Amino acid sequence: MESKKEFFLECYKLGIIKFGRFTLKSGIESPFYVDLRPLASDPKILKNLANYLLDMLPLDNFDLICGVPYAALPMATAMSLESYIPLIIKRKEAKNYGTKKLIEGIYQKGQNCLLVEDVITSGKSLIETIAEVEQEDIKVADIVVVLDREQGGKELLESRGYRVHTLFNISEVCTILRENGELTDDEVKRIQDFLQGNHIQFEEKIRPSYEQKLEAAQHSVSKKLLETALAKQSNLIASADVTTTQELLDLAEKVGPHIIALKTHIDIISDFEYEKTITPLKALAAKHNFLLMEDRKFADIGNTQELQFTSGVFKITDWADFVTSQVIGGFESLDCFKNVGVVAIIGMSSKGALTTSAYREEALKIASSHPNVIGGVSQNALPEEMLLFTPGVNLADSGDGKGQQYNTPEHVFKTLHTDFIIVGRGIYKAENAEQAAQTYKNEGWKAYLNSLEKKEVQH
Ligand code: BMP
Repeated sequence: MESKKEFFLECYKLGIIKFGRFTLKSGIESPFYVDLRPLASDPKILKNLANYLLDMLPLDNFDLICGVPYAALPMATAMSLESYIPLIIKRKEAKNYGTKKLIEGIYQKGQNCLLVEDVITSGKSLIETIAEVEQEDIKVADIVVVLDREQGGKELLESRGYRVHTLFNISEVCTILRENGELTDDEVKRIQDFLQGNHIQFEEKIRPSYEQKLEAAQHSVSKKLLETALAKQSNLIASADVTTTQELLDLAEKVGPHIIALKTHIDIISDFEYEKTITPLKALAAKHNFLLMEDRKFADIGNTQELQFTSGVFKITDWADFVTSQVIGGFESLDCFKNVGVVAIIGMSSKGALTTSAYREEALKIASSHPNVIGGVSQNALPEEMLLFTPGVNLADSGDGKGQQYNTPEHVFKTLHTDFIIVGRGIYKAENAEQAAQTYKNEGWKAYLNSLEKKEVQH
């Protein structure tokens, strides 16, 4: 292959960069305009480009290649043909019929995918694409970009832990073109001035600490949870999805010292008796200083929910410190939960859940304005004033074959700013539940502390 400079000049001849005055999508006037789509129309150049990009990368790391639609699709395809790394295709929008898939092609959960992008500016569209790819349980650690406009996108992605490999950046392109007599000194100066004034400044958003959340907390249950988290240095809620009283009490005894709350599905206990089940459970909660969270997911009109909450054999109102509830019955359906905190179900962790962004937006309007609500269950970030409870956490698995989708503690603290992780099978199915609880407690706390650290970003 020719030198990188010669290769760039070949590409340039296809009209991929124009100089002058251009109004960008954002309304900003730019002295240059980049469009790399013409590269795909020259097969030799496209093939060479694929090899230049592949040469920069640790190819053994990747199971899959994916191009950000549309401009990078032919580039990713050419890279796949040259490297034999399988291609997957990300749709711009999910189909609303058939499989409703956002990612097409053959892949397995947990595989590592190289993302290919033509031009990086602010990095925002890449962040969105990465989130969608990761939603399918495909891992992204590396991104390869043909041209960096040097406006902050690379730094944004690097600050979030991604490796960004760029073939060209606009400064070196200007130098090559100046040397070749394609640009005058004045034009180069105008481009440099533009880049200086248009470097997107960003701050990594730092999550509030538990101390800050405690200071702002209004509800007594929020305060108790946060105080317990700080006292035990734990953000772990163990989900006790066991089916007998004995198993429930055994688990509570073992994991009690490491958790801030025990989450129950009390209606799956086959030998439930208030005195035999709840009385000793309450004693264990007091002994080990944890709260009781009943994951009832109420989903009815207010009057029925009130009866389900206060009556029947379970008498949830008598013992639960906080409960989960859907908000599908509307604002007033939550009024009945007077003596407990309510955790609203905003988004679910299972594949294909109907908690779309439109649903979540409406659910949040109800949840964030109701005084009984202390927070929400979600796989997305919530407003800071709400506590975020995130289930679907497991260190060993990425799913359970029944629709459940798992993330690691590190991921949910870093990307969602979660407050509390909920772990079920990762603990109660472990050979040694106590040890597993301790591991999740340590991992959760470490991930929380990491998410508090301010990352230094170079501008
Ligand atoms: P596990 O870690 O074994 O997958 O258990 C997760 C627990 O969290 C289950 O009790 C489940 O009912 C609950 N849960 C969930 O997994 N996803 C949600 O979106 C909401 C939940 O309450």
